[in-house]
Formats: sequence, structure tokens, C-alpha cells
Amino acid sequence: MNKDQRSLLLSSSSRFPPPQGPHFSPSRIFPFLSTEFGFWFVNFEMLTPGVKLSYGTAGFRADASILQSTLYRVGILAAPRALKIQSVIGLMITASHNKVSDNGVKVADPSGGMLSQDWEPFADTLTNARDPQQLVHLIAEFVENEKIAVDGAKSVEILLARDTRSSGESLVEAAKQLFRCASLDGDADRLVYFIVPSRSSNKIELVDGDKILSLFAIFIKEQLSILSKEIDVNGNNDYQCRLGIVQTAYPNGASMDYLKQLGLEVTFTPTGVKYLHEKAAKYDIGIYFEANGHGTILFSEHYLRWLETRTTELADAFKGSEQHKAALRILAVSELINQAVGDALSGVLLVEVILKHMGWSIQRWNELYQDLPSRQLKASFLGHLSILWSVKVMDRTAVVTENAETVAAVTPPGIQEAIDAETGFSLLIAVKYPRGRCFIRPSGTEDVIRVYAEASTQNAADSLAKSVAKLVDQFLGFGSS
Ligand code: 16G
Ligand code: MG
Repeated sequence: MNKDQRSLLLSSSSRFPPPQGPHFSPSRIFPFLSTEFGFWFVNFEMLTPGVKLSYGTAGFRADASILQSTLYRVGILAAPRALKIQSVIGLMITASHNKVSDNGVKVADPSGGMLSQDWEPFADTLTNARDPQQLVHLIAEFVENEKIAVDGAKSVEILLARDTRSSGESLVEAAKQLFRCASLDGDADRLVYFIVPSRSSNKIELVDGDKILSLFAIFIKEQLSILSKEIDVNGNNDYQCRLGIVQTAYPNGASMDYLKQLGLEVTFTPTGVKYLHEKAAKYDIGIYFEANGHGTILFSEHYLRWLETRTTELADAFKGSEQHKAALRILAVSELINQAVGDALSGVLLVEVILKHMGWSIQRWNELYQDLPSRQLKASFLGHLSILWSVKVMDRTAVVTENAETVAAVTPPGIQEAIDAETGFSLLIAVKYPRGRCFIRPSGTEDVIRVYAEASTQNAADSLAKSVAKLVDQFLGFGSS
């Protein structure tokens, strides 16, 4: 087990407090479903002394009210089981003929039979682990003994089903929160992913267009660097592929830093797919995304023709070499991703393929960098007071931006200086909002001016956005006329 897997197990465990209290009945343990090894989420039960959970005739069963936490442990069990037998594992949430207030989980091997009996003791031990450390220790020891390679393991598939007990719904939900979820907008031209980290929290962790772009960029960059490695072939390997990343003013500052640190060429355009697309088309491979999930990858005809020739050369002389495989992968991406302006479904497919290739969970992907807290507000034209801090402005077209909207509000005169002063840019020594960045721009789809602010804390981002919204009011609101 690698460091990431250990820390994922340790951190996720704290999100699922174990059932406590005297009403527990002695046999229980439960299910949970994970789609891949990297998704293991565990819960650790501080069991009431004397309460022992045990794998019964057909899995674990108990009162449904205490099953949430143990759900995760059977998910943990299912992942190495699937890795061991290199096949799909089934989890069925049911308590069969038990009373309706009970529920449970059955684990099915691909043969159609129940979980192999020689794994039952491990199931027992796992579900009775005292704390996160013990749980991680048990898993590490078990996979080592069973010679199950989990470090760098590819994803495995686990199927989950439930019966019609009403408690099953929440158990499935509990399981689902550990999955990666993708969300498409109404016309399916935008795509974001998200994680629901905890059932008790109504918050999600958004994996936005910036992270999708980063994932695509890492993958393509890696394949290009493999492809450019020297190989003794009488062909044409001197083509320098121009890879370009295109973003708007909206990517989170942390994503900008991350892409810069990868050494990628990043350019910025005004908001709107038509600008990004046009810019990305100037590269051999142009990857563009807006934080809101609009984006794709473009390949120039010229580059694709070169790549096809090169792939044939490699296939002739070095079939199966890493360079040959990298060339095939890039070609496959060009065929999988829809190079039209917006096809979120092809985006989902590419994300899934890349995650699978990397052996990454959504958590691992999400940890590429941590977003800075941000806030977006709208200041609206003539009195639409729908949200806190909204500002009435006389005419949104009075705000004219430049520099791909990244910093400058060119008119009305003085407003950019005021925003800079508020952000702290004009103070050479003190920075009022650490890592603060703020800009305003007129929306192209609504009669409003958008205010975007980010800073090192959520309070600071909120406060910066609020102050700048006030400035917009001073310069453009009724007070100014
Ligand atoms: C439109 C654009 C989108 C942009 C958004 C900005 C297309 C297909 N979509 O939805 O790219 O992010 O407008 O809206 O061009 P805003 O100007 O109101 O902030
Ligand atoms: Mg749309």
C-alpha cells in the first residue's frame, strides 16, 4: 500500500463516525461500495466493549440504523478481493427475510457464489478494527500475505445493488458519496466532477474545469515526452509539438500556479468558448477549459498527419515500444475527444480513461493542487437585488476590460486603481489580502457586472468581493449619477 492510499484511508475514516451506544446488537458489519482501490473509505468503529461483529451465513446483518459506518469496511474488503481474482465483485444491500428494520450486505464472487469462505476471517477482523491505524495495519498485512499488489493497481469494478427496504436508499447514498460524480449542464456542453465527502455535510468538493484541464495537460505532456525520447529509427523524430494551454481570467490562482510550475505554455483570452477555441486552434495540441467546465482539446491537421506517419514508422521498427504506445495514446485521445465546441460526454470518457491509465482515484486527482477560496458576485443593472452584496449599476457596458479581463477594468476611469488599492496591489509593502486577486467584467449573458475575488481564506475572499462590489456601486451605481 502506498502513502497516498494509507493517508486516504486514515483521513476518510474520520468522516464516518462509528455507531455507538448500548442498543447495538452483537452481529453487524456492513457494506459499502467502492469503484476502485483508490476509493477506499473506511469507518472505524469504537465498538462498545463486548460487542463483536461477525460475518454470518450470508454477510453482515444488523439493525439498519447502525450500518452506515460499516458499509465502508466491506467496500475495503471488496477492492482487494476484486484485485486478487481480477474480476468484478458484487455487493448486495439486503437483509433478506429479516425484519424490515434490519439491513445488511452480501458479498458475491464472480462465480456467482458468496465470498470465498477463506476470506471470512479477514472480513471479521476488518470490521472489528479498533481504530484507523489498526485498520490500515490489518489491510497492509493482509494484502502482503495474499500477495495482492495494491500500489499502482489498476481500477477494479464493484457492482452495488439493494433491495426495496427504505433503509437501503440511504445506504446506497452513503456508498455513492465515495464515488466520483460527474455533472453535465442542460445542453451537455459543460462538465465538472465532484466528491461528496461526508454524509453529514451538505457540501461537495468541486473538481472543476481547471482540474479537468490539468489532468488532460499532465497526460498529454507525459505522452509527448515519452514520444520524443530517442529511439533508433530511420524516421522523423525532430518534430517539436507545440502544446498550448488556454484559460480565461477565471481559473483559480492555484491552478494558474500549478500549470506554470509544470512548465506549460499558458495563454489567456476573454471569457467565452469562441475566444478560447480560436486561440487553442493555433497550437499543434491546444487544451482549453473554463473553470465552469466548457472545454476540449484541439489537434492541428498538420500535427495529426505527422503523428500518423510517426506511428507507422514506430510500428514497423519498434512495435510495442514505449514511444509507439505513447503515439497510439495521443492518436486515441484525438479520436476520443470531440473537437467540436462542447461535448461533455466525450470529456467524461477522456477523464475516465486517463484516471484509469494513471490508476488515480478522484481524490488523488483533486489533490493536484488546492484551490484558493474564492467568491463570485454579480452587480446588476437597475436593481435586481437577488443576492447579498448585489449592486445596482446604471449601465454595465460602462465597464470595459482589457488584458483578457485578467486585471484591467479600463473604464470608468479610476475604478481599476480603486480595485488595486483595495486588493493591496498598490501598496508596495503591505498586501491587504494575502494571495488576493480581484477583477470585474460585464457579463456577456446577463445584464450584470461580475465581481470575482479570491484570497488565502474564504473570509478574505468574501470581504474583498464585497468591498469591490461597493466600489462598483460608487462608480456606477445610482449614487454616482
Ligand atoms: C456562455 C459561454 C461560456 C461563458 C459564459 C460566461 C459559450 C458556448 N458559452 O455561457 O463560455 O463562460 O457565457 O457568462 O460561449 P457570463 O459572461 O455571463 O459570465
Ligand atoms: Mg451549456
